[in-house]
Amino acid sequence: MSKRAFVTGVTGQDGAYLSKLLLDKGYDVVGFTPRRGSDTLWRLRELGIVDAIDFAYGDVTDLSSVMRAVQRCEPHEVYNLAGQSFVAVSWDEPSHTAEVNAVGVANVLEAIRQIAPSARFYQASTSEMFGKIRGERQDEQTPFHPRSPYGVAKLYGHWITVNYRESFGLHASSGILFNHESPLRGIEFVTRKVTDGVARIKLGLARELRLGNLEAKRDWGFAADYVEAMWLMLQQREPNDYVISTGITTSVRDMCKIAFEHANLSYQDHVRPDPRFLRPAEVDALQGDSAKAARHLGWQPRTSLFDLIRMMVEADLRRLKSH
Ligand code: NAP
Ligand code: G4F
Repeated sequence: MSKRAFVTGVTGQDGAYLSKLLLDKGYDVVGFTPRRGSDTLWRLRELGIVDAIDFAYGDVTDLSSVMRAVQRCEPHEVYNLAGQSFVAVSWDEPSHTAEVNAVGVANVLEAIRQIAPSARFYQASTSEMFGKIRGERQDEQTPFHPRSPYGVAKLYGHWITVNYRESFGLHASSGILFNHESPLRGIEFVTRKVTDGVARIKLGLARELRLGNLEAKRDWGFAADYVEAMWLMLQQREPNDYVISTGITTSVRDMCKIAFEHANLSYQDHVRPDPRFLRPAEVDALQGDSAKAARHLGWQPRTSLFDLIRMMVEADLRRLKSH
C-alpha cells in the first residue's frame, strides 16, 4: 500500500518540489490549498504533476477545514509548508502573518493530535528566526532574535512544534531552513527578482532594476536539494530539529554580479537603489552550519549558488521568449 502524504502550501515553491519528490517515491499526495482566484497551479504545471495531486481545499487558519482534510487523507506524513512567506509584507500584515505562520501551525498540530497521532509531522521553520545574529554561523544551538513579524510568528510555529513533541509524543520535526531558491521562486524574492530583471534587460524589455539593501548577506541553496532534507527528517526513528543550509554566505550585490555576468551584462549599469525596498529592521547576514543534518540525515547541499543563479536566469529567459 502506498504511503500518504498531506502537504500544506502545496502550490508554493517548496510544495511543488516536495510533491514531485514524494510522487517519484510512490507516495499518494494530498495537497491542502486555499481556493484562490488567480492561477496558483503554475508551479505544479511546470513540474508536470498537477494531475497527480489529490487536492483538499481549506486554510490553515480554519481549524475545521484542516481537521476535515486530515480525516479524509489519513496521512502517514504531514508537511506543513503553508505560510505567509514574504518577510517584507509581514510589517504590512502582522496579524495575518501571525494567523497563518503561528496559529496555523497549532491548528495543523491539533488536527494531527486528535485525528492522526501516529502521523509524522514536518514544520517549515526558518533561518529568519536567528535574525540579529551575534556569531558568524548559526546552528541548532544558536539563540533566536527575530527581526520581523514574519520571524516572530515563525518562532511560535517552531516552539509549538517542539512543545507538541514534548507534550504529546508526536513525531514532530522542525527544519530550520536557510534561504532556498529555484526557477519556481516567487518573483517578489530578491534572487528571482534579479534573474527576471536580468532576462528582461537582456531581451530589451527593461533598462534598470530597482533594489533595496545590496549589502545584506544570505546563505542561498537550491529548493530541490532542500526538500530532500524535509523527507529525510520524517524517515528518522526519532523526531528532531535540523538546520539546513549550504554554509556559504553571499551578499545581494555579489549575487547580482553572478546573474548579470551570466548574461554578459554589468550590474553597475542597471541596478538602481530604491529606498522603497529597504526594511524597518534588517537581517544583515546569515550563514548556516548543517553539520547535524550531515551526521544524522546524511544530507548535503548539491547545487552551488553560481549554478543556481545561472539556472534561474536561463529559465527566465526561456519564459520571456515564449510569451
Ligand atoms: P511560497 O512559495 O510562498 O508558498 C507558500 C504556500 O503557502 C503557498 O502554496 C500558499 O498558497 C500557501 N498558503 C499561504 N497562506 C495559506 C493559508 N492560510 N492556508 C493554507 N495555505 C496557505 O513559500 P516557499 O518558499 O515554498 O516556502 C514554504 C514554507 O517554508 C513557508 O512556510 C516559508 O515561510 C518557509 N520557508 C521558506 C524558505 C525559503 O527560503 N523558501 C526558508 C525557510 C522557511 P497560495 O499560493 O494560494 O497563497
Ligand atoms: O529574498 P528576500 O525577500 O528573502 P528573505 O527576507 O531573506 O526571506 C526568505 O528567506 C527566509 C529564510 O531566511 C524565509 F524564511 C522567507 O520565507 C523567505 O523565503 O530578501 C533577501 C535579502 C534581504 O536582506 C532583503 O533586504 O535581500 C534584500 N533585498 C535587497 N533588495 C531585497 C531587495 N529583497 C527583496 N525581496 N526585494 C528587493 O528589492
